[in-house]
Amino acid sequence: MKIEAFTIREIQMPLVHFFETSFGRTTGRRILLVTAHCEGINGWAECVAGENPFYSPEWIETAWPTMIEYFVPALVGRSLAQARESVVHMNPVRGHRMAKAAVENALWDAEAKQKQQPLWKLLGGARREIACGVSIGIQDSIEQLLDKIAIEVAAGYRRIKVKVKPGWDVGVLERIRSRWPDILLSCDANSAYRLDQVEHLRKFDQFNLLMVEQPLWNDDIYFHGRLQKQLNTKICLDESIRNARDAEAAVDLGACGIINIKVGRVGGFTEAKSIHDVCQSRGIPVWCGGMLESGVGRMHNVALSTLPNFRLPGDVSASKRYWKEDIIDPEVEVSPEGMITVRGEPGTGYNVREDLIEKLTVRKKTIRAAGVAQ
Ligand code: OSB
Ligand code: MG
Repeated sequence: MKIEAFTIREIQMPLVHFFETSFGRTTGRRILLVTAHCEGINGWAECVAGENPFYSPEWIETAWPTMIEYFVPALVGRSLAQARESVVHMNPVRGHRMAKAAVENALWDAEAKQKQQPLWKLLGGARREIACGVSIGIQDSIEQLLDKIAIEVAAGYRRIKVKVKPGWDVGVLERIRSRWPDILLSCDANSAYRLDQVEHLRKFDQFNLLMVEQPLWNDDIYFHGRLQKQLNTKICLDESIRNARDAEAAVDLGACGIINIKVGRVGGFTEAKSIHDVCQSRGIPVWCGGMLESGVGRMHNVALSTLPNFRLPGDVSASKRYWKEDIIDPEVEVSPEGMITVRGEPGTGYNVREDLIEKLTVRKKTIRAAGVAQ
């Protein structure tokens, strides 16, 4: 597979409904897409970096130059037998995992198409249906949140996750549980609490939550271990797990009982698979997180979710929850039982709508290997 060129672009898409976490509200996305041009095949991927450096230090304005100045030059013109070989060429750059992941994953997409194999199979997937949950942001009122949960429960989603922060937590969880005593429920704090709030966090134990996601600092593992000893509810780590070593350390320290894998956060499919394998060998279930992806990132999350240790419903939900019109065909759809059927065609089984993407593009740069004609 010769990498002849990469195209990096930004598209802009308004969200159907705003999404609010403890670190802020998003009303529309600015999304970077990567296309790897390999001997007549185009591999696509999405960079999940945000519009601001709030979820992680990375954001679109660090990802853009890092891809163009480092990752693309390290790879363009090379011939690789497998996408995972790209990792070693990007290794000299520290961090910038979301940018790395976008470049690596575009090559996985190309490899699957070139080998005429479904991407999920190439990744080592073992199931044809994945269980879906939803992540519901902080709303303007509790009533608005309850209305949203009612819609998602009726749609069949198998796990409801709500965002929490100080002042929007215990009272909210109480209202949800009194209306739905039995649903699979979890919450995500995106690092909104500190260790001296342990007495407050212990109140979450009364709600029979599947997990509490990332209660403490985004870069911490050790103090989550201290907190976990004082909570009955399992902690799930998101932000603080950057790689398989972090996952192993977290498990050794008893810092979590569950791990959320986001392929962008951890630097690509190769590292995501390693984390999956570490967790599987240690008896820690994982699930696939989401970053308000367009269809391109979403179709990759669907493929990743087929690996055997993705044992809990993920944040991978239907395109229509986010977009009036998604950039893939068909869109990602969820059955009334809360499942996505994984497609059997080569690649992801979803077609990228290049015409629509062109219309949504606000900037674009193609970098060709030396000697490759325009
Ligand atoms: O912490 O999981 C998170 C969205 C943006 C940044 C961080 C997170 C999220 C979500 C959304 O929870 C999940 C989704 O894509 O629906
Ligand atoms: Mg999270």
